Amino acid sequence: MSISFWTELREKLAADPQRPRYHFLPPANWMNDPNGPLFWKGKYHIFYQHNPYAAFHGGRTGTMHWGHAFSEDLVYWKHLPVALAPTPDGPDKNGIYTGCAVDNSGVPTIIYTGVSPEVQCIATSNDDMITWKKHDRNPVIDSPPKDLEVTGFRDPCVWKEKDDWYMLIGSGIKGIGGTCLLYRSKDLIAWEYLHPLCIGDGKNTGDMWECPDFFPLGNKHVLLVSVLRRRWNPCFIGEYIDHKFQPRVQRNLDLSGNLDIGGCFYAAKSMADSRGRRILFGWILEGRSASAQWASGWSGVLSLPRMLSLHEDSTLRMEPVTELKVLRGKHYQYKNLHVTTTSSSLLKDIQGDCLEIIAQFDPEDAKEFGLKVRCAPDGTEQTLIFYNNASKSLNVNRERSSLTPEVNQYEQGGPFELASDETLKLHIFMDRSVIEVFANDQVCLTSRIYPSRTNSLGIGLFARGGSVKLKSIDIWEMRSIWE
Ligand code: DQQ
Repeated sequence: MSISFWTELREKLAADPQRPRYHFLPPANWMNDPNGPLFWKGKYHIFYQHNPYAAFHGGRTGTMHWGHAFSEDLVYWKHLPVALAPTPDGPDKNGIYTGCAVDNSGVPTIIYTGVSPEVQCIATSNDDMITWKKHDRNPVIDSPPKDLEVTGFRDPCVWKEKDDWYMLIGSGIKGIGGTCLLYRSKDLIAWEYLHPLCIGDGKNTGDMWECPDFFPLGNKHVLLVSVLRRRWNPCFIGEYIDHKFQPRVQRNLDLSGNLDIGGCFYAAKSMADSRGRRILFGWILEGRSASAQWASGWSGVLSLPRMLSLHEDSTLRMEPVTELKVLRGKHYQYKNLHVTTTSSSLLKDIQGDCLEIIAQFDPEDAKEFGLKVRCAPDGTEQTLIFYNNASKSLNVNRERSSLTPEVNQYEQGGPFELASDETLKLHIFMDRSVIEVFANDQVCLTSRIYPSRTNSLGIGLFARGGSVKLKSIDIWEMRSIWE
């Protein structure tokens, strides 16, 4: 591809009103799963599934690479060269699939899945992660355990306990359910299979668990997996004893606890940083057609970094990292507004497609209440972010989000129940086509919208079937991370 091709593409991306401005995304073309987040020498490194040549995944045709970037503050990112590309005739010739990165006594080491067949490979760097060398003995694991009939064998997650390395490989046992297979090694090269860490019930949590992430949090352990069929992210919290995991079901979330109830967030991976924080990233999927993605020259966004913690009742809490506050620009604030069925209206003077909003509601008797965003002055485009007090759910209604026909319009959301005296804090990040909502730091809902009108920028409040008190709303215009 010629230099003018790339120059034209860059100009097109810079002018695209749907392309987020403060979420990380590749310079161009395709990204999906975050891979191998690692805090290394004071910097946050993130890798990601990347097709650097076009805005599509490409399946097992050799398109999948590992893109790479780093940040000093989790806000501003710098792109680095593509870390891993398929080797023709190698065990990863059909793609470098998801994996992790670890610090092996000062040697950064990537463990990833090569396809096809699905095998596990490693690569190391001796120049602070700029270039990577694949190991001569790849694949280090060339097949699933012989006595198991598995639904898949991919996406290694590796950690160290005393002198031994442990690895989970995403899998499923045919006819039973999703699982993660546990291995052990002294050197990251020779691996011994131990047993499944735990096995899910296929009916409830799917027959294949992709992209496992396993880590201690508070006095428990957390297992995150991804279930492709439903773009769903079960999160299990429980005890890790004798290399077996006993998950407990989590309160207040869908089934085993869905990390994000929007259906646009997938393949989450986390890292521990030097402050002892556990920071999570996910892939934010598109909500527009494959041909629209291809034509635009980009697809896929990284979620904002979410800090995880364990509440005293052993449920998960998720908050945007505080570092994001540096992006706040002009501030607006309103207090004590009473919103009724008839008083619903737009907040005067506030407009935007890159905003952070913190709204605190006292529910009163409204059946549904929340915010309208990206509203056209005549209402022909608008998106509703709301709590439904009858179904006890948090939702995004996209029926009128866009006049463009080739974007998703179905409603998104899931269970979220406020206690009778509980207030609702909606912490919303709008970044052009991305919406990320944190509700009471307990539930996240990520959505995609593609308003077509340049004046679909209004913000409003609404209530149905009763009234709600808005205790306060704070809105900030957000800066770009690339300028
Ligand atoms: N994406 C990767 C796989 C993983 C899937 C390939 C999840 O390794 O299982 O791009 O989105």
